[in-house]
Amino acid sequence: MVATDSLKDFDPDLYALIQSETSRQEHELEMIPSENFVSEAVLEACGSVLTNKYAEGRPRKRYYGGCEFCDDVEELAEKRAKELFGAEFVNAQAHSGATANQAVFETFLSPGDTVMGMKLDHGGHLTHGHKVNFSGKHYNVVAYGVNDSDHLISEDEVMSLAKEHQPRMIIAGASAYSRRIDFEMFKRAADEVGAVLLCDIAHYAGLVAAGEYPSPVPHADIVTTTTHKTLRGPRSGLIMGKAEHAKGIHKSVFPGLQGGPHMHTIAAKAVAFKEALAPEFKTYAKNVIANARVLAKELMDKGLNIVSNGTDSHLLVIDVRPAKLTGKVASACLEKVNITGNMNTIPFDPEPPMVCSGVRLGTPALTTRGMGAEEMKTVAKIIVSALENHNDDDALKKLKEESIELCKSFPLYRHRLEKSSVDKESNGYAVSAM
Ligand code: DSN
Repeated sequence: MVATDSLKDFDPDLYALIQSETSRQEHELEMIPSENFVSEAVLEACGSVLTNKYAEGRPRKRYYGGCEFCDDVEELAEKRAKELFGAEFVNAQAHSGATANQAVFETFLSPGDTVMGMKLDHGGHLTHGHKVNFSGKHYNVVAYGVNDSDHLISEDEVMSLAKEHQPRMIIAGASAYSRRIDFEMFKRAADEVGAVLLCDIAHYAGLVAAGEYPSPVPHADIVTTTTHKTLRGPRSGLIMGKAEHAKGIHKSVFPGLQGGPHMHTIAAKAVAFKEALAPEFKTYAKNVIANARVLAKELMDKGLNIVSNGTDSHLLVIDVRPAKLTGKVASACLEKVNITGNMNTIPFDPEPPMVCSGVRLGTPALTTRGMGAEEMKTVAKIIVSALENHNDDDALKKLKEESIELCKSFPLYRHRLEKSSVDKESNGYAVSAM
């Protein structure tokens, strides 16, 4: 290997794959609510020489030499995250949201302890106690859901389950719940039974940072998040909370669960936190929610159901039963017209999870591209038309072109694409062989 070789020169095959993925992101309407597009500055930090460095331990207390700049990087990330969320302590080393949650379980619980979390099929998350996950395998899980009538979390249910089962920990947070979570209510429930309160804001973190969604930080013992969803940073995790828990959490992350921190990713998180502290990020977060509301209304006006009849956040779950489709068919159909979402259960879904009746969509990525209300109306039209014409390949092809045209009006990473090598005609956006 020659240190100066570019990726293109050294590994043209891999280079071509990255070009193809860049082109895919450029030409598809990215509506998976947990995805977003990072800035060039975040990408640069992620691809920096910090990836070379081992820095096990905490800043200024490392097990390796040569960590002086890593110490500064990690402290900068922690300082910015504290300012962004108003947290008493931060651990920026967690590799992901799932690892962050695992570290919290390790800190406060012993195997067999009772934990309360939201049902996955009502909008919860695997790491909140699902039986196939560590959280459901090693702990006794009591799950709450939403009401059948309004699809909202019910204080009565949370309180009565807490009183009946006396959990050691209660988890508030979700991955497919579009409404405001009442973190104060969860704090009351936790206090009622002496439980630890973990709030997982992986989905809402960017909205929380911007003050556009309630912050759990004043109420929770611990708050975990990913950094790559609405927060628009690199793919990673973050843990924060009350100062009294700092030592235990740091120990659970390292040496409890992880080895060396990913310093390049921590640097990229620092960049993302700086971006989120800027006034423009507040406008961005406001627009994310405004766009989701326009999209939800347009879809409802056109005859589809939206779980809970709307949204207060960046995401919505469409109940596609009025279109006489399953979530599986509907999401595959949307993919054919270059709309990337994911099939999702709706509360009390009559279908099994791998078929389901919903599609989960979100607006963080499209809003990053600069799209607004008018574009959401166009997207709603494409969605409805695609579902109506799901068996008509010609109609779907035309709709796909509409999606591509819309994307072209809001360029993203176009400067990263080799214009001459993008062969859009062949099979979508594959890059020609080099
Ligand atoms: N997989 C993420 C999501 O899509 O919501 C949650 O971890």
